[in-house]
Amino acid sequence: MMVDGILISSLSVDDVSILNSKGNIMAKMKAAMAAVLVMEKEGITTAFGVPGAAINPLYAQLRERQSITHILARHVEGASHMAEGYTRAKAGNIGVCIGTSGPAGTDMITGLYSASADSIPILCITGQAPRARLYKEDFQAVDIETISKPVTKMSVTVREPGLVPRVFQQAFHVMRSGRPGPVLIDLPIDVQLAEIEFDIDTYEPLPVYKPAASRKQIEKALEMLMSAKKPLIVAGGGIINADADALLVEFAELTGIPVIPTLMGWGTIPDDHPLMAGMVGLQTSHRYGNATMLASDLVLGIGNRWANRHTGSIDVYCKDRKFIHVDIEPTQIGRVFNPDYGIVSDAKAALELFVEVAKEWKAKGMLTNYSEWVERCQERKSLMLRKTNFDNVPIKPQRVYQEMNSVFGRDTIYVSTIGLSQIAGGQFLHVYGARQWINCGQAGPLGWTIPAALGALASDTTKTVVGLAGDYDFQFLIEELAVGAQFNLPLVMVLVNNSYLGLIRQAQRGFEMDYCVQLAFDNINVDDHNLKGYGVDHVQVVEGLGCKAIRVSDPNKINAALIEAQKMAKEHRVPVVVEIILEKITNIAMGTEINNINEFEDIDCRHPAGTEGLVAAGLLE
Ligand SMILES: Cc1ncc(C[n+]2csc(CCOP(=O)(O)OP(=O)(O)O)c2C)c(N)n1
Ligand SMILES: [Mg+2]
Repeated sequence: MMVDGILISSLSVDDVSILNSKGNIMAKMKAAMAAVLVMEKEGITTAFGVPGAAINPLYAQLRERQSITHILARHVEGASHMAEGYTRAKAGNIGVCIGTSGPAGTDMITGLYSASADSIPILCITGQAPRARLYKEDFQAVDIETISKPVTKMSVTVREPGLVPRVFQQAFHVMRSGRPGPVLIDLPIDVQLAEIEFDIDTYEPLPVYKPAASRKQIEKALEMLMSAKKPLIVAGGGIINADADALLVEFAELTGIPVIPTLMGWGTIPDDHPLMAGMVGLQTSHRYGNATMLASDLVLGIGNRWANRHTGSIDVYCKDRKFIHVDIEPTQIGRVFNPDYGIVSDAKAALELFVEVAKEWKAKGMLTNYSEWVERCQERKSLMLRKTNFDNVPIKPQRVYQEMNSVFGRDTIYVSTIGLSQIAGGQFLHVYGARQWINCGQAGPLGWTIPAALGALASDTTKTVVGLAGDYDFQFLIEELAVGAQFNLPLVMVLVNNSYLGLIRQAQRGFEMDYCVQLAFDNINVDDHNLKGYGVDHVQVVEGLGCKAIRVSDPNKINAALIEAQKMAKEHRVPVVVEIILEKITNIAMGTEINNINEFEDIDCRHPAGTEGLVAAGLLE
């Protein structure tokens, strides 16, 4: 628009701009417009949401600007998980989810919980009743600010229109600073509509606060490392958040210290790297990973939180070994157990210094040689496997992951959430890069996989994104597949159908029951007697939602189905689901301690003398 002969191109035609006495441009605009302009300056290009009356003023400004692509979810919880998948797909991304007042905000609480638990920034925006109607039990007026407090880094109902752009500015600063996490901004409708003075042209994002290790701290940690005989690095999701995976690998290679990625840090070092020593834990772990952890004498954790499914009991996990813990959040150090040494630092800042000091020490011949320890770790990795090559019909789940590994390329991005499918995925799949295992670590809400995978794909539709879900996880937010069909998101979904709440069925073994965990029923619309008893006809539902589906019941046809699904996704630009009909009851390896994992199926011990050979070779401690 033109004001006094000056073109003010960045503002809406609704806005009134005037010149002040010094000739500077003063911009009057709706507070909702200021919010959109700040989001633009902070790099937001995509939002996931569900509109409603109380958030329509913001949608009016989104429409006016046409700068932020809006993806319409089918459930507001879906929008919140899409935002999380979007953030995780690429360094620097921040996913935005938008909903109206009342139930939209409460629907997104699960997404906020998931994001805060896994240190993922997402911006959640909700509409709200007018300020004067708060506390009067108005239609869809809920105190979302209070409800969301424990699952956000900041949550605020903005009661002063002039504060809208400043609250958004603060939100981006808070989400990106320290341990990242989500923010909720709740906007009463009259606040969105109010006219405020705001100058976007000179707006600047606030500097981000990230504590950094000192050289003295890094030297002390390196000294401790070098005095160990069998050290390990535990690489957590903080390394991915800090975009520091290349530095991690450089440091591991410089020092020759093997790396155990956590489930959140999986991909920070490629699975086939000689220093990738396996994953540790009660469920998503490798036999060789746990054995190597039990053999180690010192562990350097970087950007990890000693999650209980990784450690098991602290007694077993910490026994006879020293710990160094590097984390960006001071109150994470000592939270689960007190390490022998702690450093408060962003993972990237710490690893930069670790690499710098290690290079100097290497030049001076001050680094310990760990080649023998590395060899032992590699032997475990090549010998201590689990069997996957089953030919059984119905299909055993282990076989599915073997086929996925053979079909999907090194650049594949896997998305998974919870259940036996996710646990087996963690045990058997291969991941070769950071952000290629997008997994809900702490919260594990059923239904997360489909929307999170769609969110990841929305960040870059040229990427190969493969979702992995059990039948119950799949059914929880199945309607989101329609979002993929509408917005042309070529997701490949592997649906492993055991017609059971498998993980809970397995957990109930301890109670000697199999109670309320069956998804099986005789589907009156299915004639095939092999399928009838599996309950929901997923292929019918998926096609009804505008997507494609392939069903596989023969283990020898999984491979071709996965190849075909990738082709179909490319051709039709819609989600393609490969449903694999599994054996209903298969238990997946897990246990109560990292030295006490139950192997329910055959292991694949490649030592010629079996487990006794491993013991004789000194590989098990
Ligand atoms: C919202 C929610 N409710 C309950 C659970 C507990 N839970 C974890 S796994 C699971 C069953 C998952 O079944 P399915 O998705 O079919 O995977 P499977 O274990 O059979 O492979 C349940 C009920 C949960 N994680 N989230
Ligand atoms: Mg199941």
